Amino acid sequence: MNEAVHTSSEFAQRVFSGIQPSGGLTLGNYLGAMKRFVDMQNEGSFETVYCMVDLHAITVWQDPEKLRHATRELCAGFIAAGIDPNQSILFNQSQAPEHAQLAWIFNCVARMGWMQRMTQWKDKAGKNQQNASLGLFAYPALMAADILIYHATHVPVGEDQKQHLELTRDVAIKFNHDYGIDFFPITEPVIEGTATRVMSLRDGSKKMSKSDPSDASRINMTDDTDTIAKKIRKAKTDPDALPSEEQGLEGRPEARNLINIYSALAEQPVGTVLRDFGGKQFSEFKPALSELAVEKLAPISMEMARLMLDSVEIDRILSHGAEQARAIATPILKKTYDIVGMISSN
Ligand code: AQP
Repeated sequence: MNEAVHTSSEFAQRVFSGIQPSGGLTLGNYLGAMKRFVDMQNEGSFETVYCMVDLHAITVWQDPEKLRHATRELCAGFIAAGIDPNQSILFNQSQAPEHAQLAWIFNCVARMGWMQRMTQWKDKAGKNQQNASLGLFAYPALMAADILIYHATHVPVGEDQKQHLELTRDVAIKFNHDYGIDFFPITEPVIEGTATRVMSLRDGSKKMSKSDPSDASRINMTDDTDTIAKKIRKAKTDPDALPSEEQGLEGRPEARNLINIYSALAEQPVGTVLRDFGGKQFSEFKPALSELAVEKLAPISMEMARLMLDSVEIDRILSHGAEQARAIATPILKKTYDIVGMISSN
């Protein structure tokens, strides 16, 4: 048996990442993931494949009409943020059935113990695990399939997805080992920048999330100027002035979060932001943050609204993207079936 493991450098440089249409896009999704997606597309050294992961979204209940709307709106968000469907492959997961087909194989590779250790499973299933869907438990195996069906070498994500990417690597290593073949790459996570974990505006210990019941906890990419300003004005803070040095943010999660958001939006290091605002009160910092957020986000939300006027065009982009995605995925699935021992028709 050949036990050598190929590193991602031996495969063509290909990026894959996805976002769930489980609600509206948040500032966390934008800064933690989408902004990186655009950078990696524009760097030009990767083939970039981006996906609306609708099969992941239904691991918790989704109203069918809202899911369709959220998928189209997410597609509009990708394009408005700078993803060019002529440069990147842009599609929704359910239109490429190879994801689910490879996920079944990976359900048979991954171990129950691996899944039980996943913190997202524990957080989302909560105390009532017996009532959670089987899909929610198997979520990381589908995510491994999303990535490996393209032999993707790099996956830009927020910090919360780090553990799932480690599991993707474990699935690839185990598959390669079990079948004695170096077939799947060992994917590199790309978790970079000052906003890899944007926190709730109401609680600095909780991640900003599209499914948080409190709308005030997040900035939605569709929020208007007044709503953004109001949410930032009401964001939880502490009574102290801002520090001039980064160490001064220790033990101040809400202050750190707002500074990180400013730093990511302004594309300035945290040290530079603190040099400008150190010693100032939040009453002075928050209006500056609102102004910056509106300046950066308003053009994106306006473009999203414009694109949403033509849902036929959005659906066309998604089905064209799915064709391109399947052109890569189909031969990889076929080869996987062959490795596993399935008889195929040709
Ligand atoms: N708060 C965040 N800060 C930085 N990055 C984030 N991401 C999500 N929230 C933050 C990153 O966005 C990408 C897409 O995430 P997802 O939609 O697949 O699922 P999620 O991580 O579970 O995001 P949400 O918003 O919290 O969705 P719900 O509420 O439906 O669970 C990922 O790269 C993620 O890291």
